[in-house]
Amino acid sequence: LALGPVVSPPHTVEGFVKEFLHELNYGQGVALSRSSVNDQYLASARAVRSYLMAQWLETQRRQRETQAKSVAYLSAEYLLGRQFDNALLATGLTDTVEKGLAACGIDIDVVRAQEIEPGLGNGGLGRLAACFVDSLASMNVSAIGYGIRYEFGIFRQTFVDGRQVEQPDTWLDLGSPWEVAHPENSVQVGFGGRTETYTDDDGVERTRWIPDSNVKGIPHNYLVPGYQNGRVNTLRLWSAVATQSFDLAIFNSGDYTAAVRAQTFAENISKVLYPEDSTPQGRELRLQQQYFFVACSISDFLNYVLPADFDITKLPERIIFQLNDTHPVIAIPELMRVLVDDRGMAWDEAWAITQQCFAYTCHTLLPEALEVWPTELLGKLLPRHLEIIYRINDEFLAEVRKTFPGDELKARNMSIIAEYPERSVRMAYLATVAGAKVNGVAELHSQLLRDKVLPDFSAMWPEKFTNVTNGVTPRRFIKLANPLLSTLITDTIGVGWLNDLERLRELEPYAEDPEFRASFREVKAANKVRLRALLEQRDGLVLPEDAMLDVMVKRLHEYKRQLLKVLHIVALYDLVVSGQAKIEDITPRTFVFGAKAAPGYRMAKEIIHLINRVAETVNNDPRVDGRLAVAFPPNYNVTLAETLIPAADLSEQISLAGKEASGTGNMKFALNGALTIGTDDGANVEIRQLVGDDNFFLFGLSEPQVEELQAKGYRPSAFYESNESLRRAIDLIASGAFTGGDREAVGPIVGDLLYNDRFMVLADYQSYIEAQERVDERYADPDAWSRSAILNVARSGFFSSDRAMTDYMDRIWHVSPRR
Ligand code: 26Q
Repeated sequence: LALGPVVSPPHTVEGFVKEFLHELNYGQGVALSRSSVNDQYLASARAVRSYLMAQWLETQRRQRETQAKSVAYLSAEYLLGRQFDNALLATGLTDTVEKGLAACGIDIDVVRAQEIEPGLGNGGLGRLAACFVDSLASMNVSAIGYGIRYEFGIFRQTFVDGRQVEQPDTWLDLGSPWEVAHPENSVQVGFGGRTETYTDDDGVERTRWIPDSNVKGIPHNYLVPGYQNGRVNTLRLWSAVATQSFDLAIFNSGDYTAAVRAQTFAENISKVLYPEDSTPQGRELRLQQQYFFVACSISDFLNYVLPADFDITKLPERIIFQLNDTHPVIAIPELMRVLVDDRGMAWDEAWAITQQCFAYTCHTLLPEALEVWPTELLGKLLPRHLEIIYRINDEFLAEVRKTFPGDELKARNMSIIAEYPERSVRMAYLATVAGAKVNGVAELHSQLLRDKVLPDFSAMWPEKFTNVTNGVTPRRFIKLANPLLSTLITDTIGVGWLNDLERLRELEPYAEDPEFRASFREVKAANKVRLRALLEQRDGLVLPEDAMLDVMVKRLHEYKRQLLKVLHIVALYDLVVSGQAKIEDITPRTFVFGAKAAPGYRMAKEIIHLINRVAETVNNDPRVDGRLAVAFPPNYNVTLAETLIPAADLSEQISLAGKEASGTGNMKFALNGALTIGTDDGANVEIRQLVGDDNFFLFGLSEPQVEELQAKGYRPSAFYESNESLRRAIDLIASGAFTGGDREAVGPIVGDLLYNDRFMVLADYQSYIEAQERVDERYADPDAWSRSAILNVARSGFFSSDRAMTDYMDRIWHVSPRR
């Protein structure tokens, strides 16, 4: 018997085929000749996973040996995207598997297409978490991601008569080959009940929590491979099931239906991802989800990951918990509870430890997106945690009063507990008080966070605040998404750039090289062909050929201003149909939208409907002659992004200044050679600084100008009245021209634009139109356009999530890569 170290299956075509057929025959229980595509996908995935598993075991072994300080990323969302290609890239098995499958008569592309992406996130924040775990593994950092294994991820979007209809995302239905469940490592989590004080054996007064129900968390491991470096980290997602003991107690009392209800209570917790991303409702189930996954994660780390004899007072030397927004902030009182109540540590010592173990990342500026939990709800669900929060707050306010003597208003403003409109816990304040560091996600955002959202805290603890500008993983968003560009880059500057993205700078001189420009244009053209084919096959959408591809993909939100894009399209359409412009003078453009609206967000859904109506009208008007076209493929997700972004010419990043914390799509577009039309917002500011003003189409009010206009009183109707093009566009929409004469269908949108316009669409309209004219001019000169596009690629290496991880390591975690 071979009892030595784990050996990976041989990295050969024969080795893979053997592994694949084994999985197919003995895993799926089917002969190759009778296997379905799904069988083939599951068996290929399992075969590839076995290569990763060998490396995972070795990574685990090394970690036990070195006991290196680890990062635990706590995130309610991970928007992973498909796993198959990423695993192939990481292991270097792409060609091997392609050949092996071909030898079995199977087309790897058919197998690829079978995978349903795990959509366990809403948008930017969830995708950022996925990029970060990729970078940590690729940089050989000891890290673990913790989150929730939602049974239903982000809903599948369909359109019925142009209106969004949500369908459940049944991503687990056909099997999930990438996860390994470990029911034997399950964790118990309590809910509800009461607290009591008692005197322990040493005569010390203590508190304990007696929950009235328990839920079991089962860990599901996902393997997070580094890029061809042999490391495989863990992403541990929790699913909730009923506990045996709890069921039995009720069963024995003879109340069968109550027992079934208890089971449902437990299993509901990890059932579904909340599809809201900016105006969250304070729902009890959401708080249950949050507590469930952080309690599981802390228990897992302390009891399973750390060695049994670990000296808990040394915890800060071994772990830093990074809080992805406020969603996991309940982890702070949970760690305090574990240290003080379960492990008998003195409060002050536990607090000193806790303050070193957490850091908090804020992802928003919108006041309505800041989480607050009514104390009544929190106290009912987590009575001990509420007591702990009160004590943290009491001690914190004592410190505030010392720092700002006599300033009672300060104490009230900074209190973790808000009194109005109802008594509630401000989660961002709790995170700021307890965290060793607080960071925003782009320079401008971090500045506004300090100055506008948490000014008193930044006055009290200036050194606590820092910035880490977001990044994206070049493995998925360049190498996998854009293989042609990747090959061109490697042919030009050699290998090694994919984990050292600043090396893209070496492309700069080639912006002046006509031959390179031509190759670059060929890549873009081929990517457009690939996109056309996908959209035709996926959605039956037929895009015109040879048009500028103008893309706006992101969650639907008023602050992101999809409506500004609609006004631009309508204005162009109006120029054509009213005869103000000759159709030959219009630059052929295809506008592509991708956007999901939160199911309860009325205005967002109205905007989706309007976009679909405008698309229908413009696309079917013979006067436009296909020179303007609008495509709105439903169900924009990571998989679609990977084909769409590499094909784009123009990237729309048009939020009102001061509202988009960072944006990350903006970075993906720039890295794939699209030019940005954008406001001075979020990371756009840094993109523009890096790529240069000449290679970025800036428009719109700056954040201080927004403030100024707000202060002096913004009247959108004044812009409507004084701008003819804007007036005509709005009037055309209001007339029902796009809704078959139905004016009521567009009433809410038009009314809001004219009389409210919270996000100043009308104020920025003229500037936007002028910027779009500059876009047309540049596009008319293919060499000038390519030059700018190449410089965007060459100068965007900063936006690698590897760089973001380096910043977190240096400024926040004090962790370094291994070796
Ligand atoms: C909270 C409580 C209850 C229900 C839902 C939520 C919730 C869920 C998701 C609140 C917010 C989110 C997601 C926020 C988000 O995606 N923010 C984006 O984060 C990106 C990564 O930092 C930034 O680039 C974007 O600018 C920011 O909008």
